[in-house]
Amino acid sequence: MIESYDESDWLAGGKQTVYDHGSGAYGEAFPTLSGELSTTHNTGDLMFSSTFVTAPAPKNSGLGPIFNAVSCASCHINDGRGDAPADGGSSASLFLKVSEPGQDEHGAPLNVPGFGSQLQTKAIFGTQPEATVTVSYTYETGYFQDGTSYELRKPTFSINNTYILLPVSTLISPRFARPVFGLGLLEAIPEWEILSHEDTYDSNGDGISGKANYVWNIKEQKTSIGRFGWKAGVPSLMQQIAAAFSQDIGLTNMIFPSETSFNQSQYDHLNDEKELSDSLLYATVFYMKTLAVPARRDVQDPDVIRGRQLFGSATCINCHVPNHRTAVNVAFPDISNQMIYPYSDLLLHDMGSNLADTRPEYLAFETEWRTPPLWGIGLSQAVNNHSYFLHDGRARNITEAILWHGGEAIIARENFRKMSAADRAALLKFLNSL
Ligand code: HEC
Ligand code: HEC
Ligand SMILES: [Ca+2]
Ligand SMILES: [Ca+2]
Ligand SMILES: [Ca+2]
Repeated sequence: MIESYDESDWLAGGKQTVYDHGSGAYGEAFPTLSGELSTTHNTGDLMFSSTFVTAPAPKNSGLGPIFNAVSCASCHINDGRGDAPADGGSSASLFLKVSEPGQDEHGAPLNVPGFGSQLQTKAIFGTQPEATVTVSYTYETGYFQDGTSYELRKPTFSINNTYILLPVSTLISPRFARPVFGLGLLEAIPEWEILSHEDTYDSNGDGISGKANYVWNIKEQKTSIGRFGWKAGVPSLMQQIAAAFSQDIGLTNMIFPSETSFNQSQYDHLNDEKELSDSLLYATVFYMKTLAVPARRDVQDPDVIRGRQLFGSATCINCHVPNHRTAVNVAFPDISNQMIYPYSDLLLHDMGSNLADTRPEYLAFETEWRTPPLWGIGLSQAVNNHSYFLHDGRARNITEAILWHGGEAIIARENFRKMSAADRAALLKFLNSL
């Protein structure tokens, strides 16, 4: 499945590539936007950074009753990752998805009675948060083949102060906020292109068996391929963002018309349908759709070029597929027919028991995660002042993220563990050029 990729991959987002490499690198608009489209993008940008408040209020009203944060931007800081969870503490940018064993008629995880599908750890005055969540770490030492030691930390999440008893059967999946740029381009990759990388039963025998998730599309009332979220459990930006307004902040909208506390003992029975207007929802979706991708740096550096070869020979490329071409889109030429370099196949892979959660999501098992795009990863430090990775933020840098790979990625991880210090440095230099 190793394929050749061309030399133009420094233009990570095709014609929607930008050259900001500072703290705003993830937050630039498509350079091709103008006129009315720019205005809509800016309206969405304002929604993304707005702080929502308790109803009734003249502006940005509808927060809660239960929520995880007061704005999109407080979790996706600078359109990037969240704040890293500290040992013994909690992180506002990380939440727990929860479910009961089993599936509904569309294959979705079952809501936990009284808690729904996500634990809200904050609440407005007069309402109790569903729970508090804290994380603690256990540390273990490992060794590269050359004898150099490394240390990995494994998180344990504790749920306390639940407002009613949390059923013991509750399944849990921790989720750390991810960067949100380039998503319109990912949404524009044709479905057949994603499916062409599937190998569910590993018929080519390389140990890798990516599979697509299929999830319920609420707006279209049909099953669609999943693209967003750590388990590819969400079919579209529209659904992801409507869910974020509803679950993360507490704003009812056209896709999720009921408060998340609906049917719970704390439900206030107020008729507060559609706290978010359709036009502001569309503007926020358009904003997410039209965030550009930062260009690569140092592409001519000999170590970077060597690191890129090592990325191929270590078989990273089998899942972190470098490039895709977006579909032709006559209605929205800005997104049409672009060669982009996200370094992901958007498919699910078994990553081994060490990375597993306990909550399946549609077709994604406990051990399975969507290959996250690696574009822009070298700018994490510049944008978010940290380099914490993986679905729960446990990796403190790229090296640790790679060393956690297991399951289908065990060969790739061992290839990395066996590399000389110089080769590891070259591979990291390549990743930091993305
Ligand atoms: C409490 C923190 C938090 C808030 C607030 C929040 N998000 Fe997120 N966001 C996350 C997490 C965690 C994920 C990963 C979710 C998953 O895996 O299901 C995510 C995922 C996303 C994704 C998909 C990214 C990808 O690569 O698949 C988008 C788009 C997104 N959020 C947009 C928004 C918007 C727009 C808002 C405001 C309406 C928002 N988020 C508010 C934490 C947050
Ligand atoms: C079998 C598919 C597969 C292979 C092979 C693979 N990865 Fe990954 N990679 C993933 C998945 C899935 C995750 C997300 C795991 C999680 O969050 O628990 C991931 C996460 C990462 C991350 C963290 C990204 C982030 O935003 O949190 C980095 C960095 C990374 N991989 C680099 C590599 C490198 C370098 C190699 C080769 C040595 C490699 N991967 C091989 C599937 C793969
Ligand atoms: Ca509300
Ligand atoms: Ca809940
Ligand atoms: Ca295979």
